[in-house]
Amino acid sequence: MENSKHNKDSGRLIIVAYRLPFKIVKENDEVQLFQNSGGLVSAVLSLVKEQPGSAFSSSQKIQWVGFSENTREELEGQTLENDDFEAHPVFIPEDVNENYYEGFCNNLIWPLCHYFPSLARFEDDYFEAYQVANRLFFDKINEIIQPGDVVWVQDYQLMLLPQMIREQHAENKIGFFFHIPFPSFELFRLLPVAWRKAIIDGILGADVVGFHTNDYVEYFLKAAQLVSGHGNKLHYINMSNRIVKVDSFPISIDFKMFNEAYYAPEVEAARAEARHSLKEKIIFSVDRLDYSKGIIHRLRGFQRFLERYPEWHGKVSFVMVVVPSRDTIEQYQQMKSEIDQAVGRINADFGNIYWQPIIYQYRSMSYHELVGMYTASDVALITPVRDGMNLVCKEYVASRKDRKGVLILSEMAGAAAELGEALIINPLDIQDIADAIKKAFEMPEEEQTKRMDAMRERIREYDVFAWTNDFFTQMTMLEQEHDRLRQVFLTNTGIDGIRQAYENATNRILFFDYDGTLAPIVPDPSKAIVSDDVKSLILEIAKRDTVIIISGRDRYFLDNLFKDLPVHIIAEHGALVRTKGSEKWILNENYEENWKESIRPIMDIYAKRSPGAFVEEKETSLAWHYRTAEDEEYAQRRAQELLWQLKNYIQPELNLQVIDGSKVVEVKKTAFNKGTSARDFVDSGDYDFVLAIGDDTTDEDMFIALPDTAYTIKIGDDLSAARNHIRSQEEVFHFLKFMVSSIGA
Ligand code: GDG
Repeated sequence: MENSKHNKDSGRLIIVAYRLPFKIVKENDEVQLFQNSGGLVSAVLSLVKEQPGSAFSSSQKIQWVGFSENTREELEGQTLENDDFEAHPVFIPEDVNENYYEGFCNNLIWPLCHYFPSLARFEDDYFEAYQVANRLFFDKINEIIQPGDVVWVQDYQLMLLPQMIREQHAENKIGFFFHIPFPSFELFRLLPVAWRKAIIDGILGADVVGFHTNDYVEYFLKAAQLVSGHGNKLHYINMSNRIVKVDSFPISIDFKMFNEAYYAPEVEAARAEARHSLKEKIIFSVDRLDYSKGIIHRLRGFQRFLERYPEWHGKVSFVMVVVPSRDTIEQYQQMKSEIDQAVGRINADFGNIYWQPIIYQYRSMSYHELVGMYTASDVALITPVRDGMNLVCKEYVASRKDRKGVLILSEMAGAAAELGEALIINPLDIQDIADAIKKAFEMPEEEQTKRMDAMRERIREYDVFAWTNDFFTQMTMLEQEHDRLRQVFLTNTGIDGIRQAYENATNRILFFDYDGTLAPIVPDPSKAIVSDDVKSLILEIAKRDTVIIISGRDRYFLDNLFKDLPVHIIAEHGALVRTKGSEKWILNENYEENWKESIRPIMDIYAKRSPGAFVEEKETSLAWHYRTAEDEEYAQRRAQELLWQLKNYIQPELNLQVIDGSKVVEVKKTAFNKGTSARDFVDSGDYDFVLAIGDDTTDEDMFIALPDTAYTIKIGDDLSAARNHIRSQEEVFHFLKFMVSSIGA
């Protein structure tokens, strides 16, 4: 136990996955852990052991939390550890586990994510059990977690867990990796509203969220936006006080292990046996029994090959290994008997007493048998109809130290994005499969080698160790980003510093946003009126300093409130400016009126569909407001759809920006913003004190554009480019009053 004591300098790694990667054997009160040799196990070990400067101390064991099939009575009070790992079993009552694992995970999420919605079952009991089970995992983590520990949550069985951890352990770093396809929104939206929201919010409790491919990342980001209203900037999602990085990390394998196995005596023996017993051309496939793996279509493709290309009769053996999985579920039993029948039929129709086209095994293989078959076969036929990644094809390529063999790979496997030199097929197109087999058999050796070399190089470079490393590098980089963006609430000392700077300056310029800064946010925007106190304070300040009211509002509204004050006014996010004392509003020279008629109809449709929402046409922008919507939650979802549609619809040459504002979606020209307008003012004078206060996303442009010496203040705790934060709009008045107190207001 000594080793696992927390070391203050570096935290421990806690892996959470549905299953523990150990067989726990108890003999005479002695418990032993037998470690599985899965890729993830060796990858996380390397992370702790082999990396110079690793974030984890090698003197500490990896903590692994997972479901154990052993009973509580068997394991209670036992320390479950070996040299590298300490195991923390989670006990899930049988009835809960059935609805959770068999039910929610395998009868709903798995078919939905693999594009089999007709097999998905939506039972309330499933979701309840899913919540209970995720909570059981949380309870176990809660018992063991310490400050500085990094938690890495794995897969679709634990989607609610990151948020549960975040709520109680806000400072711990959390990663989440999703191993199966994240589906397009059309499928994801089939989930009941509350479930899909719980899933998205649950996952977004993590700091880094990983998927196998860019497509899955895009689908997740779309779901995050449409379900929970979280937009993203270049894959960063801004949660109120932290950011989440969503990215693709294509999982890989231990290249070296498979490559070096070629000359292992047991592999050589298995290879020799296969070559000796089978026909001159060998096709091999291995997968778990699952409808996503495309086994039936593969058989049909092989049948088509035999029908169309009889010259190969008697010369080919197709070794098809199906590993038993989930065969207590009825659908899986049905599939199994369909496979049995198809194999029987093909063998009977095409084979003879000297030749059996398909050698079919329903069992698992030893590692050496597996690599023996990988290296003996001329073709690996990998045809899933959907697969998150598919490791078998990568293992096949890595095993081919002889640089021979042809990979036929489904375009529906995540791996297809990386293995372009394979013969890529559509797994539902049986003629495509048949032709690919023929092509593979006829492929000259030099071409095989050329294709193999390219694929092998890619997997060698991005192996499972690189994969883990990549994920944790992102975690570290995100931490640095957090440090950069971390909000700094103004303390008394900070406020006093600004007061002194204000007092010592001689030429000052101050920018005030309007809604949410000078005036409170209220349900009806037309009633958001600045108080008399604030107004007279602004007047006093404006008598000696340059004051600019800078807002997204139209000029009429702002004129109405401020025309009697000696201030400059910037309206419509910088499109219109009225300088102090002038009667005239000046339109930004870069504004072009060539776009509203194409955008307005889209907004109108959304307004019609969301009672209470309305479109405001300003001189230079269009805004879709939903603060007044009857059903705000519904309108919020519509707003996200509108945002998504506008962002996809708008052609780059229109130079339009879509703003996700506070209860408003707004479209304006990119040529100007609060930042460019504020900067013009600052550059036109020799100011020795610059201050800007704002609360909205559009104020970020201003915070970024102003010089580094400026005092930039964000209201609220959203991450911001501003140097400081104050908590609420009400505090603005007190802050300003104090700031000017030594000069007098
Ligand atoms: C999920 C996603 C994603 C299989 N049979 C035997 C055996 N295996 C090993 C293979 C390979 C692994 O099991 C199967 O991995 P896959 O990636 O092909 O498929 P799933 O199990 O569905 O995994 C998948 C993966 O998670 C990782 O993120 O790629 O898309 O569905 O390593 O070699 N190994 C031995 N005997 C067998 O009979 N020794």
